[in-house]
Amino acid sequence: MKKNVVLYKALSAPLMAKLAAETDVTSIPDPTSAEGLARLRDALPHAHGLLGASLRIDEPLLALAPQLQVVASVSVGVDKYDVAAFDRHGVLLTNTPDVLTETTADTGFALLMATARRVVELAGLVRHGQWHGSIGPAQFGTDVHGKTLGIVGMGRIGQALAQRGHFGFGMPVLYHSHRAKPSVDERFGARHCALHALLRDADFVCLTVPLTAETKGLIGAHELSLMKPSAILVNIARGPVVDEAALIDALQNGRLRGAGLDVFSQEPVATDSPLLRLDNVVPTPHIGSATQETREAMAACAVENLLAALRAERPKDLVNPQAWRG
Ligand code: 8YV
Repeated sequence: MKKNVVLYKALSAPLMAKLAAETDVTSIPDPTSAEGLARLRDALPHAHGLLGASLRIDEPLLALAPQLQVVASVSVGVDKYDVAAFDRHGVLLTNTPDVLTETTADTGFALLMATARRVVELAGLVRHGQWHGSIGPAQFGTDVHGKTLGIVGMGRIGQALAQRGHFGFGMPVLYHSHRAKPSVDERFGARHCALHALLRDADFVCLTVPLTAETKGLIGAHELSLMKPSAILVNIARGPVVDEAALIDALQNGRLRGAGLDVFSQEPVATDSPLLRLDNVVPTPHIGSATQETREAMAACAVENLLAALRAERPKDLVNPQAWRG
């Protein structure tokens, strides 16, 4: 008998065909909408598997799904999942950790460059017919090559950023993580240091840490005050890693040159957020992994993980191996 799968993120036709060949698929609209949530609640009591992203799955939702065996997330971040609740219910959680690394690091450098060279602001100047002559000091950006790159979090994405900075832009690389990684030091001429030293010395500070109880609010008013007024902050991690009010204050009062932000404490970011009125902020709508190729690869990984779990095979990208009863 085919297992029941609830899909809350659209799949390409080939992936949908692959999933439907082995399971009975119920597709629901965006579960953050009232209709989607109602449809999800109706389907959960019969569901053996869920596949999607950007939906908080915790104890109350798992309690509605007594037959659930696996949730396959189309994401590397797992901050929306109460993993302890998954373990209590014996539900496997999988993610897609590898396929998005390079694309997300590209996004980080795109934001770094766009903020340093004021690309969005100056494109607007051209677009609005305000380019009347040679660009002068009032429109100058700041160099990236040779400047110091500080990376907070040295996982896969952090290492891909270090690669780009070291080999692509001749940047000295500082990083802060739980422990030093000699292979990273060797490959990228990088140096592990305390967070306060990184914030003090870096010209560009890039956040790549997962959102956890430990990293929530990691960059607050004090940490921002340690940064050079000429420095730029890039956040491709999660919005709550940064105290957004403190960041706005630093940006508005000239204590930070600029910020490239792909993530926000509330998403979509509120249309009246001061961040959207600051020319020294480049905001993007959480596009870290959002390319055609990478999102298809992520979805393919999620389908593979889901089908493996429903076949009682150990999935490749298991977030909670402690729940595996293979
Ligand atoms: C998207 C991400 O949120 O992978 C993550 O953790 O933040 C981004 O890739 C996710 O892919 C949504 O589909």
